[in-house]
Amino acid sequence: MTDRIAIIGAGPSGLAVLRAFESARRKGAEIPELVCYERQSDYGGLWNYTWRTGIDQYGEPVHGSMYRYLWSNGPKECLEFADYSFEEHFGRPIPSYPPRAVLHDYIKGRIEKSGVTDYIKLNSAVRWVTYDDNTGKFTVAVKDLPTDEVTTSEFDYVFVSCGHYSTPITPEFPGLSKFLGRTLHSHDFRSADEFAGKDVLCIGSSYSAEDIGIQCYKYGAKSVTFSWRTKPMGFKWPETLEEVPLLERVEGKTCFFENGYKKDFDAIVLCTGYANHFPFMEDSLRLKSRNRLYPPNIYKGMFWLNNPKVLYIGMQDQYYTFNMFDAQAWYARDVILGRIKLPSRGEMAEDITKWIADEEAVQDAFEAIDFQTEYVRDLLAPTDYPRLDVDKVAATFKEWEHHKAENILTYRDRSYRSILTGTQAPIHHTPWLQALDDSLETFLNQPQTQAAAE
Ligand code: FAD
Ligand code: NA7
Repeated sequence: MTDRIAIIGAGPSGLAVLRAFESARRKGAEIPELVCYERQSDYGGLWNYTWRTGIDQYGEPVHGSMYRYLWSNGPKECLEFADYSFEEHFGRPIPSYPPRAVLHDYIKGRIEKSGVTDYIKLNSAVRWVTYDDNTGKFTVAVKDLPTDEVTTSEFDYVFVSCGHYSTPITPEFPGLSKFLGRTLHSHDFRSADEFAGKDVLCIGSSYSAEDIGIQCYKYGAKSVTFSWRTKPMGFKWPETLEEVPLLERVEGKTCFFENGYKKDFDAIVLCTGYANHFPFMEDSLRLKSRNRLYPPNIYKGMFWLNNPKVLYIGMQDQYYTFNMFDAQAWYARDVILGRIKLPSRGEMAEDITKWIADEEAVQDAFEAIDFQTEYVRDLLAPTDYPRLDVDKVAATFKEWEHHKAENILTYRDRSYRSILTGTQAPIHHTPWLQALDDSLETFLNQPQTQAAAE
């Protein structure tokens, strides 16, 4: 009997798994039966924008954490699929920092081209996954949202590719519940226009704080204050942006900070990150981790140590994204197809310990990039994923870090060379700070200037 595989989520990670198996099938391999369950009404994961926040029309928690006007926060050259270049998709080179809709189009283009959409069951929320030691099979309960019916099926493997940036971490601060302004988490942030003319406080000092803060600046906020817990971001901010230590308490509209500073605000955005949340996995199969480069108990960052027939994809803190998910998917596929043999449990545990020790020695963003580069390199080595020069990806990430440090408001105006095609990206027709319309049409349909000579 053919093995059956359940894939939970059709975001970039789940789609990578479908693509990996389909690619083997097209080369003549016999592949297991694949069923990919996706709770949303379309595939694409977080890149599938929704205006909704809170609970959706079926009573499900809204997955989306992306906002209008979101542009890629890293160069597209670092995430390009090695089997599907941007040039192939768009028919010409495009600038290095596309808005969300453009990346969504790219993700969908590869999937439509590779013909794997038939494996996806949309509007299907996975409710509960259990494993039976006697049969060696998983039972997966799934709710068809429009018909409100739950069915169960048996599977030999389960891929958990449901993302981990959707369940907000929401710290409490004294007086916050009586704040005389709007309080929200970055998960529910949608449109920066709402904050024009306002004094905004962003709590946190990572990607969400940085990007939501400069979004608000771009769309006319009066001021943006960032409040850090461990260390400030340290960018050279324009005059109306500043960083202060952690919020201590709130009285009315006034926020008091640990260094004695105080200021009135109209809105507080908790950019305090996301919790790993896999409520549909039975306790013995559930990954528990903070957002980190090497979550515990998953061999090769994927195989659940106590039952390697459960595979987690895309659960790392992410520099690499789409092509890392591909690297994971190709490796996982080859294990399932018997092309790569997993070592003993003891050896897997030892390997995890080694990677975690290396991760804990990481001191800064540059070392974090090197760490994740080694992780991706390790996965790619034994597979037939098209050649991806990860050293060049790492060098591009480091250039990106320098460009951000030089100017956080203009780094998106830079251009990089495609690692796949060698083409230098053209400079976008409008500097990011002035590009208020982020539609795909506007981004693509105006002449680009020539690539930067650098
Ligand atoms: P997701 O994209 O989250 O997709 C998971 C899918 O699983 C979703 O479609 C969801 O509906 C589905 N799902 C969840 N639970 C269930 C269930 N129980 N049953 C069925 N389906 C389920 N990366 C970049 O490369 N560049 C960027 O600029 C960038 N910006 C980002 C901005 C924000 C605000 C956030 C939050 C992330 C950003 N990322 C960015 C990182 C992002 O995590 C990845 O690009 C990518 O979307 C991760 O893919 P994924 O498939 O692992 O998860
Ligand atoms: P991250 O990168 O996990 O960062 C979370 C931030 O929130 C980080 O600065 C934390 O500070 C801060 N944090 C967490 N808890 C608290 C409390 N209790 N008080 C103050 N500050 C806190 O999440 P992001 O949302 O920024 O990024 C996740 C993804 O979304 C990423 O891939 C982006 O591309 C978009 P710490 O440094 O731990 O002190």
